[in-house]
Amino acid sequence: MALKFITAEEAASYVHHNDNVGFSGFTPAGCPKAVPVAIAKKAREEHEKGNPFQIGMFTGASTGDKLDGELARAKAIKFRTPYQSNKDLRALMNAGGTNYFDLHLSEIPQLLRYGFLGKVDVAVIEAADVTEEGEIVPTAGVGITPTICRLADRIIVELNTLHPKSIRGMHDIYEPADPPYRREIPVYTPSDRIGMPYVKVDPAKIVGVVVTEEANEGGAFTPLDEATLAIGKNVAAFLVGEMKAGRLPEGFVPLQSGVGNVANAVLASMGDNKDIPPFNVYTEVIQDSVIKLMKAGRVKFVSGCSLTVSNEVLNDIYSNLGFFKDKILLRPQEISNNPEVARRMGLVAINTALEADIFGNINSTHVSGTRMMNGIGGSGDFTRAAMVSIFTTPSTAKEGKISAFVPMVSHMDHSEHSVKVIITEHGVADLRATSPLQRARLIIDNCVHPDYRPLLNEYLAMGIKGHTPQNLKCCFAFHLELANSGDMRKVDWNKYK
Ligand code: 0RQ
Repeated sequence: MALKFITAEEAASYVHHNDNVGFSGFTPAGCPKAVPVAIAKKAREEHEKGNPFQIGMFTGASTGDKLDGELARAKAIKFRTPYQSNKDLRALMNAGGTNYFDLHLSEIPQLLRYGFLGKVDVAVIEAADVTEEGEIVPTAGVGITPTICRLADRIIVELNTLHPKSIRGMHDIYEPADPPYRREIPVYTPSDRIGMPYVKVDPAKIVGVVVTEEANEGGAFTPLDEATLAIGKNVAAFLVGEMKAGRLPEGFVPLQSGVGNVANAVLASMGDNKDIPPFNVYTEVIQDSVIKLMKAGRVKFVSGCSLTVSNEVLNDIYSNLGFFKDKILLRPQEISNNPEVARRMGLVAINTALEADIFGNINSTHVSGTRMMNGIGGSGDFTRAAMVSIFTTPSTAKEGKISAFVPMVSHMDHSEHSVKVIITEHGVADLRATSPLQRARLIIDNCVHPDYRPLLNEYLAMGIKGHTPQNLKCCFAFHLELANSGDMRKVDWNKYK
């Protein structure tokens, strides 16, 4: 069936008010760019005419500004799931301007198939190649592409010529059967291939192909500061200790690492630490540091959902496909983040906390318990299932006015039952086989910033009884003080008791 080439504006005419639209990609990697801008333009035009125009949005994870930013600014989002990191969308969500629901990333495809999230009317897919037979080769990120392509009535392909057709073979596309027919997902090591190198769709559903040439909207990393570097070194030293103690196999286990500056620094430190043998990575987001370590022979193989790398690094990969193609595999997030696979492979999972409490519970998402930051992302997929789940965080934020450690988290994403180790620039709290009180002492002594240790010790010394010694009158004093004076260091327990 001949492909129909159309403009982005023509593509937007296939998207109607109240449609639910699924977008390809994972982080800005692999996300469409021209069609979302055209949908936002259409929304503004409809709004000017006094007509309603909003769409429901399913994505893999965060996207680029041309997707989340444009549609948020056009007030064109009826609902949005899952993870996001766009400042305008975040502001809209926190002002109640759209309905956002935060889900574990591995779960979205099956929740869509089960019909729990509503219908998928349209799928907008960025592709490196598309054929008349309906073979779509994704670009630098896969996300929920196979599932939305299968469920959608209409598929719009954004053929981005910056991604060479020769990346065909870098993807492994597989969708598990749904209950009660599901079998195990046969990924036993990160390099196992179980699916197809392209997404196969019914070509009759492809309503048009928009040809583009637009680079990914990659965010630059801030230079590593002292705290970030120290966190990286502490993680590497902890893992070497685990190997020496015989709790991690000598050949090491695959590593999962979250997104952001801290995660990038942790990986760099692990690469630098020669006591750690060359290792495999089984993760969702592949960042610059992994590619650098691969070139240095420190990372042997990486399986992920997206190449969330700078455009410079992406060009390097594309120019050296001979070297990289058998060392990188991109999978749908249902597989890259699958808890069954993570539990079987025994990952070391390293994710970043926004806030932790002294008893080991983690808040990854809500600033002061109310304002959404980004979302849980894949952190829950990996944390619960990993062999060793580590959370890292700088001990303070905002020039020391915020302690990353509080008596009780203001929102909980990962409970004490899943969190094995917490690491800051000050040290490591190994929480395995400890009671709540033991955990509190380890966290205060090893991880908390010295400015906050006396306050948290005083909290523990209040003589509260019970298995988890919380004082329900004082447990949010740090947050209340931040709201009142702007500085958690000013907490006076007598004001709250
Ligand atoms: O603010 O941006 O104004 O400077 O939060 O903090 O230290 O730069 O750390 O970029 O690694 O992000 C948890 C948000 C950390 C991220 C989070 C402020 C701080 C700064 C960012 P500024 P840093 P990072 C993979 C796995 C959840 C999902 C996850 C995240 C900004 O890692 O979204 O792990 N994780 N997914 O000043 C108020 C606090 C704060 C605070 C830090 N307690 N209160 N503000 N900040 N702590 C992702 C995917 O699945 C795709």
